[in-house]
Amino acid sequence: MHKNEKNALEIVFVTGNEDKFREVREILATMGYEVIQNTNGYPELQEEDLEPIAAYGARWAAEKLGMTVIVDDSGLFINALNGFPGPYSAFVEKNLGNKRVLKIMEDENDRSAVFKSVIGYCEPGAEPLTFTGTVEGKIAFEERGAGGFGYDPIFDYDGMTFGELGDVEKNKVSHRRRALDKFLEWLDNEN
Ligand code: ITT
Repeated sequence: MHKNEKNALEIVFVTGNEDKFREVREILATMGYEVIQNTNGYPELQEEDLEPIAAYGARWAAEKLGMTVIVDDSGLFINALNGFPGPYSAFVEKNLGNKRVLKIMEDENDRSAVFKSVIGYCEPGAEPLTFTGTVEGKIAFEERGAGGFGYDPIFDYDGMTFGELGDVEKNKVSHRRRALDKFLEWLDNEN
């Protein structure tokens, strides 16, 4: 990691997801870091937990690119569905979408769900580290709000969906924010 001409530390974030990139850039900008997107990608392990997926991806990308990187593996875990879609969140969002998820949830009384984000960090030749953030909410009965992305319009946090909250408010409480807070706490102690 190095400082740019504005004296901000640069962090390379390997992701093909523009929405994740925007959020991570906005959150870290407020803390004096500049985030550079790298879209080279990495193989995603099939695991039930997000931590090994993020750790493997971060190590793979750090070795491949020869530089220090972060990745973000995230997902929505719905309790009534035993954690589904969890690690399959990207696939389900793309192939089923929010309406079909709401349909599966139609007769469920237990609407509780957890958004989880795992930041994987790795330097070339070193062991990867992971930082996990979670936020609890409820699956709404219909899509609400045009902000955010993915499952945001159906994730109800204290009466408002993440789609209704919009980036600024979402970024104060989100799973991604909480994971990045842990990552930065560690990073600040290192430097
Ligand atoms: P990269 O692996 O390239 O970073 P991806 O979209 O494939 O991008 P994931 O495998 O981590 O990323 O999939 C996570 C999916 O979970 C994502 O595509 C969204 O559908 C959903 N998701 C994650 N964070 C979210 C958030 O903050 N709000 C809404 N949906 C989210």
